[in-house]
Formats: sequence, structure tokens, C-alpha cells
Amino acid sequence: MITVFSDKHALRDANTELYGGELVKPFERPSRAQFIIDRVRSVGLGEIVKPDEFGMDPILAIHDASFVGFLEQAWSDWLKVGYNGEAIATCWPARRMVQKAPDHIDGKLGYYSMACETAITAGTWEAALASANVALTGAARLHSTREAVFSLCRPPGHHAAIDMFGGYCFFNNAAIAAQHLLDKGAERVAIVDVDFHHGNGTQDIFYKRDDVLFVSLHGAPEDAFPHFLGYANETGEGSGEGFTANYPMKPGTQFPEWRAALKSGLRRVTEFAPDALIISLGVDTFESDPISFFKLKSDDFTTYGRDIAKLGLPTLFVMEGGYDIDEIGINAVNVLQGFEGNLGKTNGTRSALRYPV
Ligand code: SP5
Ligand code: ZN
Repeated sequence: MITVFSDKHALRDANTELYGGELVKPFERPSRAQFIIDRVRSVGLGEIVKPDEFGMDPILAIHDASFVGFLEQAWSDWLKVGYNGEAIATCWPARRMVQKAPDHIDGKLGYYSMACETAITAGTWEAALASANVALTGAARLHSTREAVFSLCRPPGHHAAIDMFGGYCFFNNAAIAAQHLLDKGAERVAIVDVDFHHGNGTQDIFYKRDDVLFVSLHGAPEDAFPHFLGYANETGEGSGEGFTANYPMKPGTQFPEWRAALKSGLRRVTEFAPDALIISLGVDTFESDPISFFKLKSDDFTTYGRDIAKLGLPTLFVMEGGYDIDEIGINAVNVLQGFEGNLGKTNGTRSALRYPV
């Protein structure tokens, strides 16, 4: 399997995350991607390629132009005000307040964010752009080769909504990749989000659409971030009704229950009959992840990679979360090896996509 990777991820290196009332070194840090790429190399997963540049159009196909403009300017706006720390939101347009972007950076940060653990810093814009290009390059390669691709995105993307950043995410890499496949001729794309956290951003983006099926397995909103989306009764709206499926699970959930939810979600994918499958690959479901509460073991990642391969669909893996950094490379690459191991030589991803090139 080819891996798409950019060194520019390292430009996203914040010093602060608000966690438990303290400003700590962020869980989402550059060494995450380093451990994963090291593992890709050490197991010989396949060729590693750099991303191509796609410009702003595929990002603007998903995100509001005003939000993208805000992200581009946020760090310099923050510096202009004369603050010393990293750019963190402190107030939001909450219930019964005016939903309008103000002029001051303090207000803009609140207007364009869904959480405040995520600081904007000097290299954030460039790294987020490179991450989107990693996803787009993966989508383009999947389209032209029909072989599974691993887009080693960092920063992650699935909490980024049409006009909000947060949850360590700025651009929704998986959504941008899905739209790119549709624009290249795919009729339907399925996204299965196996990150521990609910993919609120991806759900938001496709909630009213019937050309993208969104399936998410995650810690239940009662107990887990992002807390305000991801209930089982959220199933889509308008023509999107029935094209969102949520599987919230309780603290302490072990692999058998998680795998049953995955199999149910994968049946939904099969019924949808997509031209391509995107996996939002977070490995924060691991038993010793520091911020999550599922109990998957390293071998379980291999097992579910195999389950995904059984669908026989052209598949793009897009990296999301995972914060047990010592094990992140093993767990992420186990999914990919499980996927490949089940395919043999004449596998589904090598069969033709059903739409013309
Ligand atoms: C991409 C991704 O995985 N983003 C996750 C963002 C989580 N940010 C907020 C975390 C709050 C964690 N509270 C957990 C308490 C555990 N003791
Ligand atoms: Zn996560």
C-alpha cells in the first residue's frame, strides 16, 4: 500500500492545549506522525510519496470561504493585538446570542471554533494545507490506480466542520477527499469513521446529502468529546435522511462489542454500494490511549483491518487521532496490514471502479 506523507506536518507544533484546567503540551504533536511513518518504513508497507498541490478549490468545495480566510489570517491577527501566548478562543456565540463573525480576533476565534483545546500557532495554516493535500493526493491516486492508499494526514480533520475548527482539526481532510472523488466521477462515497471521537465535522458537512454515507463509531456524547453530536438518533436530514449512522458506545467498551458495531456499519456501506470507501482512521480506541475509554488491543486493529478489506472496495485510509504515541505506529499500521493481508493478489481494490476515469 502506498503512503502519502508530508514533512510539513511538523509545522503544526503547538505548545499549549487547555486540558483539565491546565495548559499542557498538546496530545496532538509532531512525534505522532513520526512514529507512524517510522512503522510504515520498518514493516515495508510500501512506497512513500509526497503530496501534490491542489490549490484552494477542493478545500473551498467543503469549507466556507470566510472560515478559510479566517484560518489564513488568524495567527497574524493574533500577533497584531499584541498577545504573548498561542491563539485560543475564550468566548462563543452561545444560545440566544448573535451568530455573526465580529472584527476582533478574540471574537473570531470563538465564532469559528467548536472547542478551545486547539490553539492556532505560527505554522498551523501551512501544516493544515499540507494535510489536506496529503488527503487529496491519496484520493487522486485511489482514483487512478484503484489501489488502497494511506494518507498520513496530520493535523487530523474529522472535527473540522463547514465553518469551525477544533478538536485538533482545521480542514476536514476526509471530507475534502470524498468530494474530490465525487468530482472525478464517483456517484457515491462512504466514510467510516473509526476514531474514538465522533466525527462531528464530517457529519455536519454531509448531513443533508445522499451521495456520501457517513458512519461513525465513537464514545457516547454523554461521556466523550465532542459531547454535543453523535447520538444514535442523528440519521441525516432532508434528502440526507438515512445516510448518517452513529454507533455511540459506553466507557470500557471492549473489542467484541466495538467489532459488532463496525460490522453493522459495514453492512450499511455494502447496502449503499459506494464507488469508494474512506476510513477516518483514528487509533485512539486503543486500551491505553490517554484521553479515550475504549479497550481495543493492538491485535484487534489487525482484525478489523481484515473486516474492512472484506468489502472489496477501493479504500482510502485518512489518518485522524491516536495519542498513545509509543504504540500509535503499531496500531495504525496493523489496520493497514490487516487490510492488505486479507486481500491476497486479486483483491477488490484492484478491480475497476464502477465509474469512468
Ligand atoms: C482528532 C481527535 O482525536 N481529536 C480529539 C480532540 C479531543 N479534545 C478534547 C479532549 C478532552 C478529553 N477529556 C478526556 C478526559 C480523560 N481523562
Ligand atoms: Zn479522536
